[in-house]
Amino acid sequence: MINIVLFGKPGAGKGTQAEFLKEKYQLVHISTGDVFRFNLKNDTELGKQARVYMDAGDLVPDELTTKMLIDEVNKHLDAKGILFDGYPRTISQAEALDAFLPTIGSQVTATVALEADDEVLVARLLERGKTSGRVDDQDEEKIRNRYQEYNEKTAPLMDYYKAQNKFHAVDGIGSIQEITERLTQVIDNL
Ligand code: B4P
Repeated sequence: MINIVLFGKPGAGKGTQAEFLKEKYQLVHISTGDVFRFNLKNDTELGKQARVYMDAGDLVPDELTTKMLIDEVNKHLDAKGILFDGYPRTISQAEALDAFLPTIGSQVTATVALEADDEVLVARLLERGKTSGRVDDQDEEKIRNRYQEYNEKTAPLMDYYKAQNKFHAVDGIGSIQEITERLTQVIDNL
């Protein structure tokens, strides 16, 4: 299996790029944000538990998120590879993934980070908030809280994957197509 972790700040374009990469490399795309939003929309027990965190721009607790992620991966054991979009977001999640994947004979192949300046990203999210209906995209304070969560809990993952020689960074500013090409160059050279 080729397992790619797409990494980046909120609004860096993980979901946008995943749409292209999953087709090109025939990967199963698992977006934890999308799975949570599906559960919110359908008012499931998981959705009820996650809503309070997501609406505030906080990360959902690790235990809940990791259980959901493992359930999703277990639905796709015959996949050629998985594109992890938005997971892991904490060291504890990364450790859980590193513990789980070997149980299905697999591992993280590489982490590819989309890098972009906070101010550009805040503007992107506010723009998306006009049409997405996402509560977490509509209020600048909540958006800024998401960056604080990122800096405190997610940024340390860069060193975690660098220590494993699995970290690759790509400039996330430019047209969507330019960024897809940059990502493709990295993945083709893995
Ligand atoms: P996510 O759904 O993962 O969302 P995101 O960080 O907002 O977005 P992404 O980087 O995918 O941006 P996108 O491509 O859409 O998370 C939402 C919430 O779910 C989290 O805050 C948390 O509460 C919860 N959650 C999810 N995973 C979790 C985990 N593992 N642990 C705990 N909690 C978790 O792009 C954003 C916008 O930019 C779009 O409008 C797009 O059109 C635009 N855009 C993209 N690329 C562009 C480009 N090159 N130029 C201009 N605009 C661009």
